[in-house]
Amino acid sequence: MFNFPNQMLQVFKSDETQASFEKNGFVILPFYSPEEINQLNEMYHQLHPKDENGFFPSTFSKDKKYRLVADEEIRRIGSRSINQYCQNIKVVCGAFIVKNIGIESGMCVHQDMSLVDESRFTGINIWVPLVDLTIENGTLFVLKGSHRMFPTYRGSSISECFSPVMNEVLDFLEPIIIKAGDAVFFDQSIIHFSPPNYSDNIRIVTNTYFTHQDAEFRTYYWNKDFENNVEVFVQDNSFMTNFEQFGENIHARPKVGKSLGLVPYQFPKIDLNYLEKNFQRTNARQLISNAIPKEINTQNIEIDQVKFPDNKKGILAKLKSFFN
Ligand SMILES: O=C(O)CCC(=O)C(=O)O
Repeated sequence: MFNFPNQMLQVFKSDETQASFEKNGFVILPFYSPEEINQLNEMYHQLHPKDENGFFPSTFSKDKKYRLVADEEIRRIGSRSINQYCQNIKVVCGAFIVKNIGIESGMCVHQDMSLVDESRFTGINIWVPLVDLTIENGTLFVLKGSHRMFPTYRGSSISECFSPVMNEVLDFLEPIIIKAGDAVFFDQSIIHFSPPNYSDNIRIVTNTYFTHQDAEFRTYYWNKDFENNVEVFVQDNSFMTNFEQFGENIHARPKVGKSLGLVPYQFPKIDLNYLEKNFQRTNARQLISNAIPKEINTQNIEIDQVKFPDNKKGILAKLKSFFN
């Protein structure tokens, strides 16, 4: 187990932005110009593989060229704003995150996998929609302040701290309704969720990952032989773009990186009482329910209709339990 640093290393040039990010776990800032949005839209339509469906980050793609070009270009186009807002950082990965139309594009409540040693550093996503966001097209919902509940090691094989309240947590989330080109900078450990895209158009977002310039990549893995320990791996900076296990085998031991051995972990859990005490109830469930078109009968959706990636079976299962 570990503690968060007493003070986060400053990565925003503005003290006010830094303070707001540290308090809430996210901050919203204008990011892309209309020209940059056009360039990114064009690039996406030229490059993306035709067999994508559901919720589809380019980092999940088997098409390495797509992953690499998206990474390079998203970082290049984003650098104007990143240089304006940030300092002492390294920008490690750019990706598209696409929600195709339909119920399979929902993303369950989750925290992102740990990618740095969070006793010293913070992993941050710059999540920028290329369309105006609505509940109907699958905007992001966050549990404000949840990034600092307590320190966690996170990865697909590690049980999540909110697993006992996977369904209840929806009643405490707040939607982020922003315009095309505005960015949500969010701490990877914040609890977040996005409902399916029921609109008539795909929802394209770019996501750029950065962290403090001194941070090394770390990933964490658990299996039952480890009991109350997790295995730590050091990864190189190309991990996000070169890791082949996001789309499949995500629960398996990483095939890349160097093991640093086991560290103790107690798998902390929260319950409804904890949510009530620490967070405000919102009308998120109502908003998400209202966005479901009448013709969709969620009872009829079979979980194994979702074939790829394998962890999405869980996503749809959780969405089903939410609708019922
Ligand atoms: O793009 C989305 O709808 C969700 C993105 C997300 O959950 C993530 O980047 O971790």
